[in-house]
Amino acid sequence: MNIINNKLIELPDYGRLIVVTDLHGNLEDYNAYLDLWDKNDLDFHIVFTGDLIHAVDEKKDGSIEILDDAIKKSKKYSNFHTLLGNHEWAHITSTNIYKQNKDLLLEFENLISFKKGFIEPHLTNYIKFFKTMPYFLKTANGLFISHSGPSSNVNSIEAFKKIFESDYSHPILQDFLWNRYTKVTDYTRNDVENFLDIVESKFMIVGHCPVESYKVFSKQIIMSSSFYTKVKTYLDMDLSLELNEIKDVQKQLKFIID
Ligand SMILES: [Mn+2]
Repeated sequence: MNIINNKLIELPDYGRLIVVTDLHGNLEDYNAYLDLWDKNDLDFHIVFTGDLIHAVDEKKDGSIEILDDAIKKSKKYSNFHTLLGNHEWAHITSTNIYKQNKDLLLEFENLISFKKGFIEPHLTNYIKFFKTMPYFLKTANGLFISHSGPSSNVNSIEAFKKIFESDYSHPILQDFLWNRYTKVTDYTRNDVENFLDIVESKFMIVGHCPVESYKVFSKQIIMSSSFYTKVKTYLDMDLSLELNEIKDVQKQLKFIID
């Protein structure tokens, strides 16, 4: 696609890829997924698609432990990837988000203070890490992976590339962090197909929107690897695999039942 930018990861047509969606502070699941990956095989990639942080059940919030480990792994392993989610984005942009009337930015600061004794310099360092997170991962065999999206406002490759020249407030970037397939005003099946044509990909994988296991929406799979679902679902794919129809992607999904 000729985007020279650290916000888009492009993987070749060899090796292996594991895709894991929203963890929301679930350290147990984070470690379980890491166990499936061989960090020493540089052609074997793992990508977490954002929302590593902000537990739903704050009694068991492993956000800090996950981040501390992810920061280390990002520096050490070129085959370890974490994409930006709307919950990390909220800290970068100081945008308040609430769940069940709880201010999640404040809860995160309290968690840092509880685990580390002080908020700073830890909060600053975590936000620095969030800013290194790529937005997208694209594979040579045709997958496009993001936290959420697509945006119905992308009608050309030029419009899409604007994201990479703008800051975190760009509305199209926000669509790729917040959009839900359940809201027809966010995007439609047609928007998915048009977007994939524009970025020359065949199929899309996102998390963000809670579903039981996974859901097929046109050429998109919405997947839940940890949060909300009973059947934890992830993708484990040989990067040389030829993908012709959405079923070829579906067949690469794997399931964990607690
Ligand atoms: Mn999300």
